[in-house]
Amino acid sequence: MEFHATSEEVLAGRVCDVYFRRTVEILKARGLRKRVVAEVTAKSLPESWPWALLVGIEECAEVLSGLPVLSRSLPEGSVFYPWEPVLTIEGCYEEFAEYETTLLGLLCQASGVATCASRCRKAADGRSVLSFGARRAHPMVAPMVERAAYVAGCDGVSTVLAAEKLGIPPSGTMPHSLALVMGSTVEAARAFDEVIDQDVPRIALVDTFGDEKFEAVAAAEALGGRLAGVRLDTPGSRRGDLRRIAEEVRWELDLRGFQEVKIFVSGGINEYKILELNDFADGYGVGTRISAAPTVDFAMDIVEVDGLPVAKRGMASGRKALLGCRSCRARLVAPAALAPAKCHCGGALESLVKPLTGDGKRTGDPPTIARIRERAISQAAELSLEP
Ligand code: PCP
Repeated sequence: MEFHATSEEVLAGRVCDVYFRRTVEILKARGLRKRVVAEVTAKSLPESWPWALLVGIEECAEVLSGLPVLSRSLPEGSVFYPWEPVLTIEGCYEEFAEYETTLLGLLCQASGVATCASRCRKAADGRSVLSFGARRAHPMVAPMVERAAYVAGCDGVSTVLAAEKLGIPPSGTMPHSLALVMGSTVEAARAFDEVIDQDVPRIALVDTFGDEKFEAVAAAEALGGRLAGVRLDTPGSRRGDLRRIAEEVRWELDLRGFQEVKIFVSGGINEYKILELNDFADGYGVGTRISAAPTVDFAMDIVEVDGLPVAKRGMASGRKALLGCRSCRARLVAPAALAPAKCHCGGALESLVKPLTGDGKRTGDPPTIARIRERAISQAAELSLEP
């Protein structure tokens, strides 16, 4: 595979829209070394999301720590809103102009993935949500996609490589191919139980040949108390009322004493489908909705040149402060030069943005995956899916 960029090529600024390269060529030819402040902001969010999760900052730090610029950002895993400057870069423009493409690319896709994962987690309301969508992404970025899903709050990821990099066991059940090759759902469940490590939950896929409720009961009777769950991945041509199907499966399992057998649902699942299924589902495998999530439309705008505020139409000029109130949790974007110390409620305002890189290195220690995930989960927990 040759149509991918290596880390070295990315860090060398080679993934660059050519007009930035031409801009640098002009500035150098004219000897114009302009010190600028540039801010990364999303003016709106996809699908009118009320909030989004910022993921990709740590990879931006890898890029920026190699450049002679100062940068500040919201920490990775933070909730953000439209018009909030999530990343601010200060330095000689020709030193970082060619990295705009890369920096935005690192943030737009990962933040969209993380936000959809977080929305699915919120909708699931304590039920498990697994990232099952690696197959919808180019395999060279699949680990990045699954990292974004996991730090946003997915309970697990399905690809072996991503799980290894995250330091967690991979999560998954069984594919339809196993039942097809083994000849029946029961034979597939029995073989799974005999061969696979005992630590792996026995979850039988029950929509390959027959009706889900009959296959679920047959799998439960075949494995007895060892069956942890069944997965409904009902094809679209048969799906109809999936909630009703899940209700029937629950009914038939309970009637036969299999109350402990959980019901997992996958296939076309998103936060809205989750809300419909929560009465009967114990967990979800979400693919496309997470891994092919809408990208967050971040832009990088110069807001100051040689110390003077200047910005294109539609963008407020001058560097900004992004402040949060410790008391009422209000957030405020203000001109940095006029940043108030007190919130309208009287509480103290503090900067939500922290130093990221400077003097050619990362400021402070990068946060762990666990810390990023804890931040993302706790900040999103207080928010709703709808405005
Ligand atoms: C898919 C596979 C994925 C699910 C659905 C993601 O089923 O189980 O985990 O679906 P989504 O992208 O619509 O959310 P199949 O394509 O039937 O594949 P398999 O037989 O391997 O389960």
